[in-house]
Amino acid sequence: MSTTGLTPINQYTIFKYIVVGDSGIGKSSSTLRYVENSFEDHSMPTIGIEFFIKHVEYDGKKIRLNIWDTAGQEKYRSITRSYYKLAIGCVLCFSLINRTTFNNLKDHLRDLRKSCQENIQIVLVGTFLDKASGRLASNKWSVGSLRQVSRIEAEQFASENDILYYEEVSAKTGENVNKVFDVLTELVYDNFYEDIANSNDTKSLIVVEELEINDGKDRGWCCF
Ligand SMILES: Nc1nc2c(ncn2[C@@H]2O[C@H](COP(=O)(O)OP(=O)(O)OP(=O)(O)O)[C@@H](O)[C@H]2O)c(=O)[nH]1
Ligand SMILES: [Mg+2]
Repeated sequence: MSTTGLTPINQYTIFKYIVVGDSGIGKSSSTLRYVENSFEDHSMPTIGIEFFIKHVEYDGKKIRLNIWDTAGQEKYRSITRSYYKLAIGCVLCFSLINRTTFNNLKDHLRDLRKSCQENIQIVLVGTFLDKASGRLASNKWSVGSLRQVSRIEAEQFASENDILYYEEVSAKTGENVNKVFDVLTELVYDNFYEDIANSNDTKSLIVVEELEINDGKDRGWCCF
């Protein structure tokens, strides 16, 4: 029983994630698949930024993921960049069936390195796996495949840019979507372990928040 007379309190560690990449490559669809396990065949482009919450558990700790899904359209770039601050995890996306979106990764990465804190954890994700048939671990793929970027090229880009993890996903089928976010949470947790242990430090990027649970809804949430 709480001495304050309030209902029992639950403690959450909060990680702020951002989802970044060109427009129309399935950022919102992948996020929605992860958070709600749903998919829409004809979704609208994101205007500015959208916010999602997902509760997970790792190493016996309750973690709330505040996921900011950014618009890929150039005209929103200055708005979306302003949300990069305080993010500790990033899902950096390109489309396996659109080479331009792969070529543009370096620009997104430059923005991330400029606006984010130094040790943000980044995972690289190739989307539209269901349409990129002929998943070959080589620079060649089967005739008729829509794939324009090979796994090897993407892995090479990741390693050249100090990105520890690469995976290919389909928001449509759900393949590998949970895996990507789970790995990001592991990377963030392991990298920020000290911060989590000392989260009373107000400068910490990890927020530990106490939420009253009395009607099944989260209270007192903060958007950072
Ligand atoms: N077949 C297939 N279609 C997908 C997949 N992911 C997204 N789509 C479709 O691609 C279109 C664009 O997806 P969005 O998730 O809105 O793309 P976005 O990256 O969020 O785009 P912006 O919000 O403009 O940055 C939608 O019509 C989706 O239904 C996928 O994995 N497979
Ligand atoms: Mg979107």
